[in-house]
Amino acid sequence: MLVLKKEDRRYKEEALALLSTLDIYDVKIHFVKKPNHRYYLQEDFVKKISESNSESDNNDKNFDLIIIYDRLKPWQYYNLSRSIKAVEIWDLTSLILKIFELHAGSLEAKLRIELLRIRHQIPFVKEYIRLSKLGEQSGFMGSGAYGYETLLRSLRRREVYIARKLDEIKRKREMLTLNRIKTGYPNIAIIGYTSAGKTTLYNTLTEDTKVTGPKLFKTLSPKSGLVKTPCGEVIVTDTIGFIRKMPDEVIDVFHSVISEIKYSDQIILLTDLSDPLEDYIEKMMTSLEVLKKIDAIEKPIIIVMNKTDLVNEEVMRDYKEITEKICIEEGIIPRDILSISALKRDGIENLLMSLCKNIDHINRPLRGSF
Ligand SMILES: Nc1nc2c(ncn2[C@@H]2O[C@H](COP(=O)(O)OP(=O)(O)O)[C@@H](O)[C@H]2O)c(=O)[nH]1
Ligand SMILES: [Mg+2]
Repeated sequence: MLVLKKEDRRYKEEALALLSTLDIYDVKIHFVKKPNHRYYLQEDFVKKISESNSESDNNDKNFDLIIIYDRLKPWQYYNLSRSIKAVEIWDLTSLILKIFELHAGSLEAKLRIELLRIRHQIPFVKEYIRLSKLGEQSGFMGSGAYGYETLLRSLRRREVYIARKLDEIKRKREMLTLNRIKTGYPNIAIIGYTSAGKTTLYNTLTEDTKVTGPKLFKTLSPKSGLVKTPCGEVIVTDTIGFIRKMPDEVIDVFHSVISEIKYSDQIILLTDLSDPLEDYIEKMMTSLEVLKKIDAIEKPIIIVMNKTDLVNEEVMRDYKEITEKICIEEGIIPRDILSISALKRDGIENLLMSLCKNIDHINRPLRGSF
């Protein structure tokens, strides 16, 4: 079950898209008008769920997972998980961290995500300890305050260890860049908002040009693959999508994970032609701002407007004009502005040609381009 505040209605599609990247489908949606202080959900609703979930004879639980698309207070988490048994509870931060984990390629990105997960967890564990000490009978799930104190200590140890490791990595960062260059293939990153169609495009590109190359690329990033273009093979990476409702604590990690695209040779900024104009503009501007923030704006950027199959010629023309205008305002000169349908495989050849125009092969050992 997905829980959204009424005022966050407009994030519903984004939330469902995020869940689908984790293969979570068939989601019930519940809106809350005003989060309850103790439970986030309304108390009588909590009671209802907990009752129907405990009628366990039919083995037919209402839900296995409740995702609160907002930040939960530690005590809300505590109260919810005590009241509704055998149901996992995530808040927005834990959901986003799970998605980040899917995409984290470098050790640095992985550690940053883990560090944030630990820092997100600590206040919750502290709350358990506090409440169990207040005389809750038989510690939560049998472990009591003592179990949680042990957990807290080990989380803190790990926190210190990761922070130190990250420092070390920072000093060795140049090595990472060197490793990338060693593979000898041009690197192309697909970026864009959640549900723009990045994964669809990635799959279309990697499937249509099926390259059975060395496995080495799997180690670069879980979402990188070889793609054959008219000018040889390139590595394409499907990156973490931008998310509109992103808690502050996650933003830094997002920037640091996405900043791996600095090591790519070219960026495909994917936009969604089926977005309402206002959203389209907002997303486009934010995307460019993020690129500036992580110092990736100097990279060759191709703007690819996706989902042509959902709109008519007129919309395409208008959106292209607006895209050009935004680029001018932001002082950015894209190498190309194209439109495709990643799903219907329209315009893919064109995209590959455009990638080729911008690839500098001169200093690279060009493998696979005969
Ligand atoms: N109609 C249409 N739908 C598309 C196209 N590309 C992607 N989609 C759909 O958009 C949704 C989000 O796509 P996905 O690739 O997961 O987006 P991501 O979040 O950017 O990776 C999915 O339901 C796709 O089937 C397209 O060219 N046309
Ligand atoms: Mg995706």
